[in-house]
Amino acid sequence: MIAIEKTTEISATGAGWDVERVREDFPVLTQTVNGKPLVYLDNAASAQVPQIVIERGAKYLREEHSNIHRGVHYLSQRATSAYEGAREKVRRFINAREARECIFVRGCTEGVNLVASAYGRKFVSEGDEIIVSEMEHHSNIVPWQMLCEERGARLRVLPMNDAGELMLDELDALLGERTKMVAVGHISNALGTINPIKEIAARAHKFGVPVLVDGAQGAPHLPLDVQDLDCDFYVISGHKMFAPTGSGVVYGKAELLEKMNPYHGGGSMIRTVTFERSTYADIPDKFEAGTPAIASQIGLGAAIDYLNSLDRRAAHAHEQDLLDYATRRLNSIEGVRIIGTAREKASVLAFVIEDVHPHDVGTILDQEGIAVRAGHHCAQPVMQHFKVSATVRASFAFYNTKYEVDKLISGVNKVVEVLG
Ligand code: C6P
Repeated sequence: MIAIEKTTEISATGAGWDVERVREDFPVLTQTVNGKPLVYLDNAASAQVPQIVIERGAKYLREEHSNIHRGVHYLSQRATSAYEGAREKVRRFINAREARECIFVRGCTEGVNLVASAYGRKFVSEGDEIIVSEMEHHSNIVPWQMLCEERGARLRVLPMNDAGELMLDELDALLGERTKMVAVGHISNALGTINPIKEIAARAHKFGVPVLVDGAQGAPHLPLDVQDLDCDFYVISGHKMFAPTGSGVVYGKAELLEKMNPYHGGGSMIRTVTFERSTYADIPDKFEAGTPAIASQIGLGAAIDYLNSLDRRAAHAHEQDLLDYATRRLNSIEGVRIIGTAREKASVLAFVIEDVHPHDVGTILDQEGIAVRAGHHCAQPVMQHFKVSATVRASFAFYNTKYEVDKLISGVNKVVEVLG
């Protein structure tokens, strides 16, 4: 049983999850790589796309393709209604109060940049402070660092322990009158740690500080309720939750979004334009300049429909079973060290093998048809904490199987035999 705060409690019994049935939804999984059946364990980088989502994107391109919000003609109205329909699906998926609180962006990177820029240019000035955690992805560090440089503000870091858990007691000492934002990931892509967002938000709010959650890895794995989490911003990448690349969302509380500066200037985000000055549209349009990734966002809506059609508790329990099984088996291989041993973890398993470079592990596993990621995972401070240059990372989705974990373990054993 894992308890991920009140509203995200999920019972962990993998029973009843028909993984073979679910795999049929994902055409990409049936192929062979280097003459071996593909074992796709790089879901934290990009999850695969089910046929029903592929078909929805194709239908848009085949029957509805046109620009949105501009045309009075039939096709434009159909495209607009599909695009806005996707926004409403996002709203329900994360339980936002209103659809206008959901801004479409290309992904998490653009989402964090949007908030850092649009919130930061309005509210952050010299001497102010932004808190990020030590386990953040670069996407939730660099935009804040750029903002700090521009405004003369200071980046502060909430540390983690050697299990890869945030040291929450340090947060109270970091928070203060100068703090303008706490920006923290829901699930670490490099460690798998699930962070206690509700508690972080409660602590930050005592100081009147808003909280941005990088939900790139949270949205695919956890049921979401932004109202219950009480975060101020929640950022999502569609391609990590079974949707096409180019889709994503920034959720923001309306009262904050309304006060923020626009991000990009251009068409669709204005109310009036003269050479003297422009006035801006209401949210969400204020933040959606230019023609958006219409097909991708409609695809995100279809991916949400797909996720809603599954038993997500059973899916999550299945992922946890895979994580536990793989952790046990990896731990029994001499020379293997798991990086990230938090008590609350999602299905991300990072490790190093003594005296073997992670890229060599990745290459040998690829020869066996197994896709993992090797590198710093855009989280160099995490590597610095654990004094490694890189790790191998296997990340599981609900369509992975125990048989695939066995393949991974045989592959690792082979690496140890040959190079260890
Ligand atoms: N992590 C990984 O392999 P984009 O690239 O904008 O969709 O998402 C950026 C991002 C932000 N936050 C977290 C926690 C992430 O995991 C990612 C993307 C990929 O782990 C690519 S580096």
